[in-house]
Amino acid sequence: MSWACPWAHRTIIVRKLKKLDAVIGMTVADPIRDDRGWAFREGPGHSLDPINGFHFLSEAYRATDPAYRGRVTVPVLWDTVTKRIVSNSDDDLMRMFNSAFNRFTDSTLDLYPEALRKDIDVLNDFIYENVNDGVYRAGFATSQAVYEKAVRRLFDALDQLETRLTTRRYLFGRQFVETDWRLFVTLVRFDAVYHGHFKCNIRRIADYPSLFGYLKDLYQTDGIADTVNFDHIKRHYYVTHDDINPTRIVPLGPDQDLRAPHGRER
Ligand SMILES: N[C@@H](CCC(=O)N[C@@H](CS)C(=O)NCC(=O)O)C(=O)O
Repeated sequence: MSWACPWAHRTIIVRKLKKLDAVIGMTVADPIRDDRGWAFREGPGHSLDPINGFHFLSEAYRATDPAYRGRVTVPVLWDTVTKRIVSNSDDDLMRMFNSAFNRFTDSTLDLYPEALRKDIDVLNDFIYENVNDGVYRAGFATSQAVYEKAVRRLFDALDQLETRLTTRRYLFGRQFVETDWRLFVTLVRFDAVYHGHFKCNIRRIADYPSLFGYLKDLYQTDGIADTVNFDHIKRHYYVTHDDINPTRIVPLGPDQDLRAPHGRER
């Protein structure tokens, strides 16, 4: 996995919430990705691959399918017994961690409760289209029109989510579900990278009272702060995307305290 990647981050959060740390191992890639792709190296917050000694994640894909020519992405779940990748889909991994390992944990948390599934799927799609992927569509746009369309859709969606979160603590009420964490991974990166690097700068999350309180609330949930590595997040985006930030300068801000009181219980 990579601490930088929002899709990897979601799966790590479910692993953490379901207390599967001791059951499912984790190897962190170097946040700086060059044309050889994700790499395992010794460094602050990342390491060599202790399982297979792979230097690049591409080796895991090739070991699984020698004919694979697709993108080499994080996250992947590697099976140490069959020595192949089980899945590289973060959607599927979140669901697997939520329910397929229940024999190995005493956590009874269910992030995809039966009664809410239809509504969760609808809101997941809305958040993916407009927010999770929206920031990328804005950031990698190469025409003014495409950029503007993505940013307007993104902020329309954030405005709607702000309203929704003004009358309830989490997206579906008193208990968080997977959708909250799917949104969290974009919100927590927003002011640090998407606002500047991806030019999503109509407002900051800190300018939205409910969204900012909600972000702090989720960040302060047991174990979650340990999954947020701003050093990896900022260095990954600002140093890896040469076309957007050729100087590779990593900005110092923002000066924000996600541990400050959020008042969301009220
Ligand atoms: N696995 C995700 C996609 C994950 C993804 O796009 N990860 C990015 C990092 S944020 C990545 O690994 N990019 C590498 C590349 O495109 O070469 C999915 O199920 O759609």
